[in-house]
Amino acid sequence: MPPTRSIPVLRGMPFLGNALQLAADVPTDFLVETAGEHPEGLYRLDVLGRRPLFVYDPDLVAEICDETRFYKSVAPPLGIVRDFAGDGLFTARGDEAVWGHAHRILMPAFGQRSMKAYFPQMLEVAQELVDSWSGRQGEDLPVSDDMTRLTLDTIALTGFDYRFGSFAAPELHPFLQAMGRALTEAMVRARQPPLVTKARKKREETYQADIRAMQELVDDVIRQRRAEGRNGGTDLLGLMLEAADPRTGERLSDENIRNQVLTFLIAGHETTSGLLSFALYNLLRNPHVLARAYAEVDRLLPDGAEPSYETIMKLDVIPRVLDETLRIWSPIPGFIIKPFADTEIGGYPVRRGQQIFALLPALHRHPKAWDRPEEFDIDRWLPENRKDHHPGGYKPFGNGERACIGRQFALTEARLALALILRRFAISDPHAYRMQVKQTLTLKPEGFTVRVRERRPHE
Ligand code: MNH
Repeated sequence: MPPTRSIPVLRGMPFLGNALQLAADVPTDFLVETAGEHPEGLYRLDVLGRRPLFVYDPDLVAEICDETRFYKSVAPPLGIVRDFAGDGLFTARGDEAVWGHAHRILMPAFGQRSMKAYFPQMLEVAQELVDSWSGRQGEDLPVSDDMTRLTLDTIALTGFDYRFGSFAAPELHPFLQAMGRALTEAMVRARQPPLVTKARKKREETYQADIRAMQELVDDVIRQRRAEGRNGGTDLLGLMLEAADPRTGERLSDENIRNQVLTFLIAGHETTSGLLSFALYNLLRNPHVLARAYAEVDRLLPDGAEPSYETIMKLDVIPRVLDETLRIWSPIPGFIIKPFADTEIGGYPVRRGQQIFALLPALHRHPKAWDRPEEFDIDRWLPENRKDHHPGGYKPFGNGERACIGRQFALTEARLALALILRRFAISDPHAYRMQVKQTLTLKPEGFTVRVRERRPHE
């Protein structure tokens, strides 16, 4: 049957199209608002002559997740992140053989068994977070910054045996500042004409300097490993330096390893930091859930006992808090795919190569997939309820073979951090924070602070 329906198109200004609306600090807000005005479940924008398609109806999302018809696209803003992440896993194109080599070499490092191996180092960093908070009781603690310290130090220590020492420093590490600016610039460049990008000389200089600064840190990480006289090991860096693709025998080039290390330093912390920050926000907004989480840690982690990997895997309330947080406040606003050939979705025509953006905040609150979508309800994630979920209604980790490789890593790290925080502290939010999202490609609550006090004297 030929496609019969026509896709709603948002009209904008001549030439610029909707570029100005997207130029807001939080472009996702505009996209989600526009979704609210288009119950069809999809619309197209006009951005400087490009016509990106945004899709959030769960039936349509289920359809575009068919990997025989659609593939991940490294279009802007991801195409711009490629300036610094190169052919690392996140920004490699599907037609680059190096994606397969690296994927097969690194997959074993992200299985359950590896999570168990990383656990002592994850625990060490999480312990630094709670120790740091213990010394700052009664102060306003900057949630996103401290979660960033936690997640950056964790991926660097577990993946590369490298210590940022973020909890010892009052300012965030210069790597993070360079990264934050570069990611924000990627977002800006995605919606401005290349001529404008060219004309903004000062910004270009800053951008290049930030990229160099990040690469220098990566080179330092690799140099340090080689100076120790050991190339191998079972962490990410060890595998990349030593292992070969089990299918082809191919090894990774030095250039590619550099891109992978940078990719993991960025992808491996930014989103998990957002997840943990949004999770604390949700707990404070939902005191009955917070009470259940306290009860759980009191039962499974009696005071003084060192939490083990097995104990963390027994948690039930905390993982459901994370699942529901990833629904309501997904740190990644979406992912981009393209069809291999002219096709249609739900009767709407889409051409070969048409950029399609799965808009997660609108999908994750779509009434076709979720009852009471605005309500934070962790019981949606009980086993007996999961089976009723819409197959296209929840995609916080992307889709298919290009889905997040670090999912178990993120969830293990986040479970542990929340468990240690709640075991030790009563958390409160005396300023009654109102959600203010900051977008640097990914989303985080800006200016969110909490206060803590020890729940009982700590030995
Ligand atoms: Mn992660 C891909 C979300 C944590 C490393 N990640 C993706 C994608 C999403 C995503 C969505 C797919 C993007 C796309 O299709 O263009 N990731 C998350 C979220 C969290 C997260 C919501 C935390 C919560 N990711 C992590 C962690 C690591 C990591 C932790 C590493 C330790 N992610 C990756 C890599 C990719 C990826 C690498 C690219 C995978 C590939 O294409 O092969």
